[in-house]
Amino acid sequence: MHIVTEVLETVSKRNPNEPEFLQAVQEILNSLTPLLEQNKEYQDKCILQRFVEPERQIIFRVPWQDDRGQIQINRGYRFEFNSAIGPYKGGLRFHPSVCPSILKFLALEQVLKNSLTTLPMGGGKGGADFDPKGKSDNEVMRFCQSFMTELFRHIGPYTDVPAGDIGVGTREIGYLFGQYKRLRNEFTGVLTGKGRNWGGSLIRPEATGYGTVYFAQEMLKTRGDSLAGKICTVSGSGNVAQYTVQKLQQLGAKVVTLSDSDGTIYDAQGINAEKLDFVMTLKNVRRGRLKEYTDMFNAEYRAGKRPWDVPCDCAFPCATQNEISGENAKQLLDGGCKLVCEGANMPSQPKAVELFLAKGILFGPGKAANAGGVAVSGLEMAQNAIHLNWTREEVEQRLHGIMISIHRNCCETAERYDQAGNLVLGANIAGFSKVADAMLDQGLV
Ligand code: NDP
Ligand code: 2IT
Repeated sequence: MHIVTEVLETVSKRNPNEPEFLQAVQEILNSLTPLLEQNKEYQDKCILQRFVEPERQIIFRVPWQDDRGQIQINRGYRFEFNSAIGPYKGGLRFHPSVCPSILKFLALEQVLKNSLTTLPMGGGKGGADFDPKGKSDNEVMRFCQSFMTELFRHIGPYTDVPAGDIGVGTREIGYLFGQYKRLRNEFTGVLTGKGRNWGGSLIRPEATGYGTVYFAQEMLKTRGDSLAGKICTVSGSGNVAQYTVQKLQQLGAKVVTLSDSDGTIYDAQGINAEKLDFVMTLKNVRRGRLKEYTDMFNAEYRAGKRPWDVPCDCAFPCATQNEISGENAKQLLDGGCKLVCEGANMPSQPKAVELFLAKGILFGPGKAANAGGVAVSGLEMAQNAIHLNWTREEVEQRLHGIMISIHRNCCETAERYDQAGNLVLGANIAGFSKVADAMLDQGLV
């Protein structure tokens, strides 16, 4: 039996009822086939079999009291997936849908993404099935403190360095950091995405969105094109979506949609800087729903809908996994879309990816396109380690350089395997080779 088929079978037997994890494993392994055929040592040393099994899985109870004094119980997780090239690194997600399948797919993607950044970071992911929506600041603080009271014994600046993801932003990182510091009596760079007055890096909040747009810019350059004047659809309205919109504005594109889990706003006039300011206050300070946008500005509200039937030149999915179905991909192509650049992790379903590649449009897979966030997290770790802060300009310049080099690496790798333009294959092979070679060097661990 072919090694890829064999490993896929073992993974599905060993991880039943984990559709998202299997989806990610399948996509990655399919890309790796040509590499594995050439490299006998990976097979002899069972690199692939080891690669798909997390190094450590931590699951714990998170008890806390809500504002009415009621006791609540959530489940907390940290999947420490691979530490071949650096300490485990990756975000924490707080969302009711959080479960092992979702965190394991995210952690596995993170391993390859972190490898692509050029910085020394392994991969991990964690979080809880806690829903921050509708909770008071005090409830979120008590939850974060309880969560860290268990997590602190598993992490450290040279062991595992968590950060934000869906439902975890500067507020949550603050509460988590405060509790870690209290328990350890140590001020270290154990988390990234910290506030700028207490060890955070400038540009970290912007990094994922800005990086995604820089990646799109590089893809367009290969066709002699640019973002100026392009009609863009963006999904989500959280951290990644907001700074994707901001950078697109700066580069002269016109963004016409945003969304949240209730629906989509379509603003044919374009979301300008003033309108984005409103969205940022609405989502980050008042923590309201996007529908309010239509009370302030002239825009259409599409309840329960995603943005993909809106005609566009470029699409930026920045909300969550599997938000573009095969059907949505057809709608995008019919509407004239020529570029899809993933700010979110695995937002395109396999059928959608297949269609984008078959039609030859520019497609930037999340593990490459959204790597700017974790890249600047890596820069935050570097600044913490030397006890210095770099300027905005310096960090943004490094981020831009990293995104250019990730794009180049993915393109060159795809060409080397006779798949020019297939950045899915390029990202998977380039990300994997570095981790696999490090695993070979370090022996059977
Ligand atoms: P936020 O929590 O800031 O925002 C998430 C946004 O997506 C919200 O608008 C939310 O709407 C929407 N959303 C979340 N879940 C769903 C769902 N099931 N269906 C529809 N909409 C949903 O998260 P981020 O912006 O940080 O993360 C967005 C994506 O980017 C995720 O895939 C994340 O893994 C990825 N990412 C994040 C990075 C980072 O640095 N933060 C780095 C790289 C990737 P609502 O408010 O209604 O829940
Ligand atoms: O998916 C991701 O890359 C993140 N959520 C950011 C991880 C990080 O450690 O900054």
